[in-house]
Amino acid sequence: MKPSEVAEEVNAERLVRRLGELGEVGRDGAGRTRLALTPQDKEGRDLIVGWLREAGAQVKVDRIGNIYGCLPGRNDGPPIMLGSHIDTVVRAGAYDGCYGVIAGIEVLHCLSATGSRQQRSVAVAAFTNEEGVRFTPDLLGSRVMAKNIALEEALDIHSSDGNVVREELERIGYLGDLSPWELLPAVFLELHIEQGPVLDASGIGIGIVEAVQGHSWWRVVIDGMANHAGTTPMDLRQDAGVAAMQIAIKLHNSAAKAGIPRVATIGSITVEPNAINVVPGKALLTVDFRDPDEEKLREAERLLEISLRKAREAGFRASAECISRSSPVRFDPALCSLLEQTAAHLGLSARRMLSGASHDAQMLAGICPTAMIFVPSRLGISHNSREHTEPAALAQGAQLLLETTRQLAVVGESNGITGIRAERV
Ligand code: HGY
Ligand code: MN
Ligand code: MN
Repeated sequence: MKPSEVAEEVNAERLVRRLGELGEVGRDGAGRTRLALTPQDKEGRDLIVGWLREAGAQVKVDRIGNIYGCLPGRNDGPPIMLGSHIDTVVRAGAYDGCYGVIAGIEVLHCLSATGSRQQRSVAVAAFTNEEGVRFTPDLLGSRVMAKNIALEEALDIHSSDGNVVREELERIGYLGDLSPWELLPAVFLELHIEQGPVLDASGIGIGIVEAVQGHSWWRVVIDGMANHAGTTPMDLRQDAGVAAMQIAIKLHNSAAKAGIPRVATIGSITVEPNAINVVPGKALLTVDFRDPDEEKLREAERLLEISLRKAREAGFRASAECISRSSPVRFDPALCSLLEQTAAHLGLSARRMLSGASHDAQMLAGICPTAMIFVPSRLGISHNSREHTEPAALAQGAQLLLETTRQLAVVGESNGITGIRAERV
């Protein structure tokens, strides 16, 4: 390891304090809700912009609202990029996404503290609408950067509450003018909580993420016929609610009993008119399929289609729309090795693993060498206000991010990482 060009340690107290401060934005009972492009998201974004500036970074916002804090390097090639997202699900924990952005800002503080410019530029990104709760698809800001979705199409997306991305970005003051392709990174590293039980159960402090499973999200609509709950005989009903529940159980059992797919979730199911004494005439449900194997993901999608066909044969109108999809992704082997060597050098326990959750990194993996670092989630709980990671574990992950960034920011030390872009495209 070369003599350090950066201040040795991240400021763990400031890291934890800032996670707490951001966690208070959008407070919602025991958790926080900062759905993408809401006033709460804006308040969180404003905090991040202030902290990026405090770390000495130049702040830029692109046309899909991605925020970047940049520390220019001695050469003007593409940056080593860190980052994640700060939008949340409903009544979320305080760490999902936010940890990777705030730890990235700690890295910028350390780089700035040396007073001398590192060779490569280093940037920290906060991507727009990673969660996809209000606008689908998810991973929106990183999809645009990776050209997985066209910018204009992304800007025209309508939310479930009838708003449009472009107008919401303008309303919160984050419709930037920077091209989303202006800062295409040489390398992307995302630090994130595991959101699952593997590290916590094994007592290992660091996950070197080698791959992310693919996901496939569907919105299903079943139309039957509303009718009187008291007078309508059971064999004369077109109960859309029961039809939807039957589909939900079929998909659940396929995952739970046959592992097709690895996991399946019916996250939302609503009936209309949603009254105690009315046979539901309409039902809406969402389906979230995840699997590391593309073929099994497709098999699950075929099972959904078969289930819809059976509902139609039973007299219902049944339709499904795919609202988000990503294929399984493998991260850069050399970057994973570099993380593993650096973790060992820091004396951190580490293991290689798969990510069950989706992340912006799976979009960045399509355009540059990419990898992820996980730290443990207590009892594997996430997307829940009880989400928690110990401060010491948060500091360890941030330290690994700092040390790895330090190595990558020295041009010429490509550390065997093929495809590390030296010049702007
Ligand atoms: O849904 C996910 O896996 C991520 O948390 N957006
Ligand atoms: Mn996340
Ligand atoms: Mn999440």
